[in-house]
Amino acid sequence: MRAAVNHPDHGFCRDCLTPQQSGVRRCAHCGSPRLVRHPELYKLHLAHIDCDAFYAAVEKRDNPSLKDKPVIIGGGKRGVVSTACYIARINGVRSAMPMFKALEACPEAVVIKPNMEKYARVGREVRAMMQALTPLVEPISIDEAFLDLAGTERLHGMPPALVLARFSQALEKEVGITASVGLSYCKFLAKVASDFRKPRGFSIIGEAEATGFLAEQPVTLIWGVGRAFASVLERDGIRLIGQLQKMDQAELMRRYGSMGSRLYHLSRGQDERVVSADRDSKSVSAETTFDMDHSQLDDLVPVLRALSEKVSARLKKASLAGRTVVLKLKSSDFRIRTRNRQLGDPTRLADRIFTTGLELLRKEIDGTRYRLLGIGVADLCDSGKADPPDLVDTLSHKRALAEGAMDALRDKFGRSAVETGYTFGKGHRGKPARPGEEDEPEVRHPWERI
Ligand code: DCP
Ligand code: MG
Repeated sequence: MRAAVNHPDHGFCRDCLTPQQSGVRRCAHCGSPRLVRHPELYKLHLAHIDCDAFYAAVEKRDNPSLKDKPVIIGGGKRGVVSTACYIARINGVRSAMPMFKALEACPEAVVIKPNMEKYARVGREVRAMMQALTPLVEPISIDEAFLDLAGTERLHGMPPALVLARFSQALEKEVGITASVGLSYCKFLAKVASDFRKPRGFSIIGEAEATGFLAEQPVTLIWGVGRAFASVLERDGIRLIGQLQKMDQAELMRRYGSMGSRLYHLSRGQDERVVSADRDSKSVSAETTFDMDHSQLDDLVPVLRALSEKVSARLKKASLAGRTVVLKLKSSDFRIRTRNRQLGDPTRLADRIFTTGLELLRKEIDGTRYRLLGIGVADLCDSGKADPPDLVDTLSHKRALAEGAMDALRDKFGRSAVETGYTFGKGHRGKPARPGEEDEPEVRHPWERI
């Protein structure tokens, strides 16, 4: 077995996977300079894989004449950049940038409208390849996932580090796109590592070096520290993770509440979260991006209602129900908020999904302008256990019966046969997206349609 002859200080070549001698700068076998060495190389098994410039890479793959050109994927109804290839990024183009700014920065760029169906298909291919490596794959978005490769060495005949390098090669050869790999002992640092040397990166952060490495990094590296929270920390004179490492937990919690505990642990490289393969496939959701941003409840309610009905229809079709209702919002600056509530019993009823979603939504109406609204249910189970006649709330049982009658009418005469007051958009101002105009699977969040 390769691991037995391979010493971590010697490492291996990422291009031909041949074991190396320590000290050499190029692979003795193929001459490649892409050698991987690390004292914990054959010990670590938690990985994060993220495809490079995903949408743009797929378009370049399908049109080789674009290979050396700057490519921007975006435009469409909102006129923002979805992603840009690394050539366009050198010129300053970034995701979420208004298209006119991107073209100012890189006037020679080729602009391509997103083809979500194609990206979703490629995303599924990539995911299937990951699932062939280990059952513990936790997708985070269309092009990234955590993988736990613990205990797979016998199956593959090689340690996780080599399995991952072989995966990157196969991805390039079989799918025609590239990815970056981060290998570590916890999720937080695996994700940090994959981001470290993009594109075609392979970075390792071992346990022994974690705190030293983190000490030098800005606080924004910590999962959950966005611009707003970073400026709170900045006001308190905290800019580097090393400063958090010197503070005790009680002090951090006193200052920053529950976030204080996260700061305490992550700044020390302590992250106990496990890779969970279930999370993704066990939810049904629907979401819409608006033509214009909305901050008022009245504008969001009709959309929430229409999406709740869509989720309910999907659940009913698949004979499923869910116990947790999840609300998702994306603000105009692309920050994602998810809020969830567990129900007493699983549901598949649009009415219960909607009313629960509405309770969650009310709390998020704080002047923030939203560009996307989504609703879904998680913790799925068979629909047999759903919505038992509620002895206390007889009204809810009546509503369930009414919903059943509406479903029957829609089956017979089509969707538009029955509309609720909410989907008519009672009293709403502005113009939310039409309920029929639903987005393709959201790429930044691990929701999946059934
Ligand atoms: N995406 C989007 N809008 C954003 C960010 C991303 O539509 N604001 C889409 C386009 C990306 C895809 O999601 O191709 C994956 O997102 P990533 O953040 O992984 O970005 P990329 O894969 O494009 O680039 P990177 O190489 O930095 O991972
Ligand atoms: Mg990516």
